[in-house]
Amino acid sequence: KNLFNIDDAFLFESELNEEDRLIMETARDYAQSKLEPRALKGNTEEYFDQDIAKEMGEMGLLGVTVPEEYGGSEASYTAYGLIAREVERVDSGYRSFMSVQSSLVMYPISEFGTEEQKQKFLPKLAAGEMIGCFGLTEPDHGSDPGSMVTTAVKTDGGWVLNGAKMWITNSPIADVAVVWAKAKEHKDDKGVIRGFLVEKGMDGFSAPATKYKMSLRASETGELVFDDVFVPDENVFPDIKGLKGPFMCLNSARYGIAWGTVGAAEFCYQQARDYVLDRKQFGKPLAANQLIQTKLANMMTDITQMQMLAYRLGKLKDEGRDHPSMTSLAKRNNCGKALEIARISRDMHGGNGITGDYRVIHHMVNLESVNTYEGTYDIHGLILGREITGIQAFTPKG
Ligand code: TGC
Ligand code: FAD
Repeated sequence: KNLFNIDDAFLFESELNEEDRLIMETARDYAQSKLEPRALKGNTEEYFDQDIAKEMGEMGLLGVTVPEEYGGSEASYTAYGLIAREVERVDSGYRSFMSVQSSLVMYPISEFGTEEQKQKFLPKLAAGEMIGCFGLTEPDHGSDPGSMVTTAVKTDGGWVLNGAKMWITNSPIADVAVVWAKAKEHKDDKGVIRGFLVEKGMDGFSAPATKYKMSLRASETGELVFDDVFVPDENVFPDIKGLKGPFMCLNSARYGIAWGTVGAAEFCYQQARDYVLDRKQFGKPLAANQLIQTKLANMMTDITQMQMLAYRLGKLKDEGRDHPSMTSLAKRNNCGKALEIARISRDMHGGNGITGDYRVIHHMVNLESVNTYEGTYDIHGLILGREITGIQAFTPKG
């Protein structure tokens, strides 16, 4: 007899192959036993534990899609997504670290880098011995990175960078930053966006931390400031030019977020379910009320849809049949739904829901960032709107 599974209603986990399942179980064990206690402490104390980066490296959880010869596992995109789900079930901040390291730093070095760049950076990044960050957003250019003003002007043997990036995950602790800047052969050229590997300690380069965040407190966030920073030619991606470069990285990271938010939402739903079965008001469990039951039914329905989208997108990526608009749809839907589920779960916990003990408010405030970064909910709506109508509505020009 088939039993209905209230955590995996359409049985997607039964579709996983042996290798993906093993990676999921490894990530789940690690996240639940080792990450959780320290992530909670880090969230309270606004602190990122760099030992966790090394442990994740040792467990093979970083850069899993990167070729083995550079320290990756050459695993599937499905496996990568499943890791994101397990890490974000505990804390979106540590999933952020993992997404940036894997999709926004290792992926571009692996895809766009020279052989020397791959040899120099990838094995250490895979081991968590080196931490990377990704600088696209600027103080005045977030949703519209094409208008960036950070420049790299050609000089003998390299490029001179000036400008600043803001809201950069991992920046204060990063050994290497993948920085997207307008590269100009001459100071007055219009310039074309190119990717630069800026290393900690380069003259004129600093990465101040952004403190007192109320969201993603266990994740390090900061700026990247370039004051006449000389970057040698060997630290430039040789061929990739234009916004396509950073967006290709984002296709991978946004996909990881579509999975990560499944983990956060599952946690909030399961926590709400346990709570309402246990807590009594008016002489009966909260779970005995119709309003409560429909909330749980909606959560389970939304989570099932989120799982289906993420799982199917992973398969399409593994087959090379994905399209960036699929990623926008999944990132937007899953962030929006996870945030709604976290807010409703918080409400169902009553007063207890505002304490750290039950953890749902922790997910709720973290998901506010997740819904904003890597393209906001509305920006992904506009990407889909452009796909549907053929009309771009980002700028008044139409
Ligand atoms: P648009 O004209 O649409 O495109 C310019 C060029 O880029 C190509 N392209 C893509 N290529 C691959 N994948 C994609 N997803 C692509 N999207 C666009 C496009 O084909 C074109 O190529 P070409 O060869 O014709 O030049 O550019 P636009 O300036 O009109 O952009 C519009 C818009 C709004 C969609 C885009 O700017 C956007 O996505 N904005 C959102 C910004 C964003 O997502 N920022 C993320 C920063 S990183 C981050 O948040 C990390 S958080 C990490 C964590 O902690 O987890
Ligand atoms: P804005 O672009 O100013 O948008 C503000 C509001 O206006 C949003 O609601 C948006 O949807 C809306 N809006 C904007 N344009 C339109 C429009 N045309 N039509 C309708 N509505 C519109 N960036 C990196 O490069 N690397 C990182 O590692 C990184 N990490 C981050 C970590 C955190 C914790 C956070 C919060 C952000 C991070 N970001 C990073 C930056 C992130 O990608 C941007 O915050 C995001 O793209 C939005 O840009 P913005 O904050 O400038 O908001």
